[in-house]
Amino acid sequence: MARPCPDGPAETLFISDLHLSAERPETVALFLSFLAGRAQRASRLYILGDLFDAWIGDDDMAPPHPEVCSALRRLTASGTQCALMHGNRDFLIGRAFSRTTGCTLLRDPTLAHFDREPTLLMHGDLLCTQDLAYQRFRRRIRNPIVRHLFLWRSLASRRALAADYRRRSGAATADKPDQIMDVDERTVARYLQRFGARRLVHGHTHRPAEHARAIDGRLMVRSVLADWHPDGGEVLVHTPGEWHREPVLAGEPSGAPLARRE
Ligand SMILES: [Mn+2]
Repeated sequence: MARPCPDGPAETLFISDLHLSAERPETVALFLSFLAGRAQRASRLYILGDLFDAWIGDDDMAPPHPEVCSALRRLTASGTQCALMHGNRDFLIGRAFSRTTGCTLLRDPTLAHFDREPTLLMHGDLLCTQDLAYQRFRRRIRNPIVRHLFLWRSLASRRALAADYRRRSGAATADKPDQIMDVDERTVARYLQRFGARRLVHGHTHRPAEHARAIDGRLMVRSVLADWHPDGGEVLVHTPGEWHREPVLAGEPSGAPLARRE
């Protein structure tokens, strides 16, 4: 059960693309204080992918994984439900992680309801269908056999393969036109129609915005989540009847609404 909210309506928080790693200690610290503070006042936290910059298996206990997992455990034990969706960087998060942290793992896409409005939750990479090379690569690495063979390797070997992949992916991304790295609007419309959804919340593109457009004569809203930086992050908040964004700043309790960006 979600926590009963003694001091206000039930809140649901949405974040994504924190890209936590040992190389970004400030972002890790920001997230830990978010979990210990702001997130504990919410009934539910959705993490829509790329919480970690890399995840090579639940047995990888290199920093910052243990402290992040303990902090997530403390959050779920405090009564805030936490649901996590895989991103393209951390799609190997598995059942052991889920048991350790108390977080539920979500399929991509997942349909949820807010104010009885069908809302589709996605990481966002499935929407970038103009990037054909990436979609081919995604199908290959998400294949259960490929996944199994990878996880069967030693940690050292997995670490080396992942570093090599990041190098090549970084080089390939730098060469791609900006537009190819964004979502494809026809794909967005297809997903919304297929699931009968009126709203889509996703991350991945690091282009935070609220997009409204009519599809089949009905208004649809697409909320794009922000990526987090060492100097700050952002959270999308749903309270009954209302959506808004809040900044998450280092050393400051978050709470002030941030102007919507169109
Ligand atoms: Mn991503």
